[in-house]
Amino acid sequence: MKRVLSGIQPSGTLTLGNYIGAIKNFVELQETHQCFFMVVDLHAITVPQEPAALRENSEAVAALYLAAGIDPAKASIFLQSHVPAHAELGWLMTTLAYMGELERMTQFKDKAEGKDSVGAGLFVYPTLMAADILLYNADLVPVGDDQKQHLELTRDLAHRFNQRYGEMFRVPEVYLPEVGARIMSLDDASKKMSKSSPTPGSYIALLDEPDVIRKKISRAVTDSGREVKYDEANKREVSNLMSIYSQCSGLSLQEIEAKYEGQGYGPFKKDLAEQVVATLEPLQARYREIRASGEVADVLRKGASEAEEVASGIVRQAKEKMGFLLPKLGR
Ligand code: ATP
Ligand code: LTN
Repeated sequence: MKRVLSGIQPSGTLTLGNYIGAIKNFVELQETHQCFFMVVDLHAITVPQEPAALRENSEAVAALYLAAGIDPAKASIFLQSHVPAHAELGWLMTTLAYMGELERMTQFKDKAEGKDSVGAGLFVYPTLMAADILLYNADLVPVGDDQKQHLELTRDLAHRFNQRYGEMFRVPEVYLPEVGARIMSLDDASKKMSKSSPTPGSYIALLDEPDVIRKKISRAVTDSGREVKYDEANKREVSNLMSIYSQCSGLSLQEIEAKYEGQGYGPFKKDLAEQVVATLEPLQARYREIRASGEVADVLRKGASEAEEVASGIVRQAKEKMGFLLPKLGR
């Protein structure tokens, strides 16, 4: 079976962008692939995190994976920090990367912009992500559009390692959703919908109450026209809302255009809100049950031991190829 690996940072409340760009694909891929889905807590601390919030958010992301339908009998769900091989291979990958290629990463440039002091962890973030992926010899990495550049770097580092030390790592492929790889902010369609945005009106959190969702969608920015038509160049706002509609309803963009022909934005937005509510309400109910049951800790323990089994062998092999004198196994 082909392998899949991906991760989400516990750096806030997950949004509809995370769901459409990532989690929805995770749920589908688990049926046909051997999957590893992480909560990347070591990545989250590349910007300051309150310890209590990091703990809460880490458990919340794992519970949302379960609530969205990831089945721990089919996929391994774990915390990155529970498997030490991530930090270890992360360091090895950092020594393989060039300053110049890390300086070109647009996520780094965006997150560093206007800051007086920028953490070194934010700079080497992509090398840890490369390690995450290569540790499992993943074939496919389901992510949103913003992570494409990090995937390219991962592929470059895998090639570099293979050339320098001998063939070992599989070179992974990115896996993007056909519609909705980049869900934009509701108040500014030039920006990606982001859980670390300071304006809650810009995103829909997966745990937003139905009435909050309705309000946010009714206030979402549109153009001054009235045609529900997919046109990313000239109607960015409406196109973004249509992508959300399509992913929540299963209708194609063409079917949505046909359905609202001649009706203006009012009925479209009203129905969109109900589609989003219908998608998120059952997930929210399952989320509450899962948090109350205390089952997350057991799922994470099982997932970490499954991940450890694969990752520890790979990091050992990589160290051997690089010339580290390895400790003898066993007693
Ligand atoms: P932040 O905004 O705090 O930097 P984030 O939500 O962009 O966080 P992650 O939590 O690491 O970053 O993202 C997890 C996954 O969700 C990634 O695969 C990312 O590409 C995807 N994703 C995030 N935002 C969107 C979006 N607006 N549209 C589509 N996919 C998204
Ligand atoms: N950088 C990713 C999160 C991430 C990831 C990974 C995604 C960390 N490690 C490995 C896929 C595979 C982000 O979404 N910001």
